[in-house]
Amino acid sequence: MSIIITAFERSPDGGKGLSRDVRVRWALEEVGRPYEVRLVSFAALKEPVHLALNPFGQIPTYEEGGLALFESGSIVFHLAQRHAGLLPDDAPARARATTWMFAALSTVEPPILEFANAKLLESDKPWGKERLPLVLDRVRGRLDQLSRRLGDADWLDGAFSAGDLMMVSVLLRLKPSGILNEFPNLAAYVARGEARPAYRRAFDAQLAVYTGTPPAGR
Ligand SMILES: N[C@@H](CCC(=O)N[C@@H](CS)C(=O)NCC(=O)O)C(=O)O
Repeated sequence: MSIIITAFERSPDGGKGLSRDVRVRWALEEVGRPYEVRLVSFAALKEPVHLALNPFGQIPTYEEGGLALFESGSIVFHLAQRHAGLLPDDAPARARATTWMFAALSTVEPPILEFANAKLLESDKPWGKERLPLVLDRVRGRLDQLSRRLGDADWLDGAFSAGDLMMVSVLLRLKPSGILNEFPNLAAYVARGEARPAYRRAFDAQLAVYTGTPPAGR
């Protein structure tokens, strides 16, 4: 059954890999499933055809046969449950890896998005400058907790899992700010994720959309 995902026709980040189709591409690459990409304009996101796939008018979506999914977390979880390579077989370890996926999306990503919004959308507001340090404190608080838990381990719970894929994807948004470098073990953790061949293929494939250069080996 062929897999089709959606991605931005023109990404706001110009191919820096921050749009959420990259985590789905990464999971597909990790489990070795080929996929096709349907590129969507911002206008098309809000049209009925796309809203039928994702009621919030966002990317990424995932179609496979009669199945249509949205939410990057749900899509990665779907792939991880059905294919070897992203979740351990041992039931308790599998539950812990799943917990890290949720932690990435519901505990670590929100303050990071708040920070991104504060910088991109709110910096010109009269209260923007005053609010930014508060938002940054929340980000640092979470990073500090995560950094303590990771310690000197390579991954969050034993072998690389969908939990790490999601956590690294979420942390990558902080890379341009330099905040990650305040937590050297987290910076190294993110670099380990980025160095995975599956991540490289995913990144190159999304970049190729914006540069028009076909990724090597495809
Ligand atoms: N929680 C959703 C968020 C999806 C999301 O925010 N997608 C962005 C791109 S990364 C988008 O489509 N933005 C356009 C819009 O909201 O109009 C997920 O993880 O899939």
